[in-house]
Amino acid sequence: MSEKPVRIVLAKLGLDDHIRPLYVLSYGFRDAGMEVIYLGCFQTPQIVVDTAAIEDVDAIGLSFHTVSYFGWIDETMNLLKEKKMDDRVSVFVGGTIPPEDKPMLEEVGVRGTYLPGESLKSITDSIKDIVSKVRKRAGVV
Ligand code: B12
Repeated sequence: MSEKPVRIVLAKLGLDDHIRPLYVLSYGFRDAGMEVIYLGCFQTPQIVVDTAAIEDVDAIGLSFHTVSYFGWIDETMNLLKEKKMDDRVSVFVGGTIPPEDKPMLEEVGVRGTYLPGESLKSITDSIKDIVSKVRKRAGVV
């Protein structure tokens, strides 16, 4: 039996309105067989995490093209932990993130960071692979 599609909430937090990457990613995710809950720009961690709970998603995808991204990620991870969703909901981030920040993101629980130039195929393959492992670990079929 084939696995059920990966469900992902896709958003940008704060005042960053580089919306084009969100369009590119949402079509790319759809074409790779994933289900996208598209929130767009100007969201808050609370809205994103509440949507993730209501929509029963596997993942949250956050795109950043500003320097002030870390606080948003930290707040999102804390909310997920508070709601005890962090074991089964994976957070993936991408955009203009300095490569040297990757270890810091992993430390707070981000499961995948994707930088400019990475192909949609390698991004979606990686997300599907990680979600599949997390589902198995969390006992989700
Ligand atoms: C187009 C663009 C704009 C357009 C936006 C159009 C639109 N409607 O989206 C306009 C002209 C409006 C604009 C405005 C600004 N911009 Co601008 N912009 C860009 C530019 C040239 C391309 C961004 C883009 O669309 N890339 C195409 C997408 C598909 O590629 P990508 O973002 O790299 O995403 C890939 C990966 O990173 C990954 N990914 C990205 N997000 C996510 C999320 C998830 C979940 C996953 C899995 C993967 C993933 O997947 C993608 C596929 O490989 C970049 C420079 C650059 N080369 O990146 C600057 C850039 C992002 N902009 C920048 C700046 C500074 C601004 C302004 C502040 C300029 C100003 N002074 O007004 C404003 C900000 C406006 C705002 N409020 O947000 C800076 C940001 C610097 C920083 N990190 O802080 C950049 C990096 C330019 C630079 N070198 O200085 N911008």
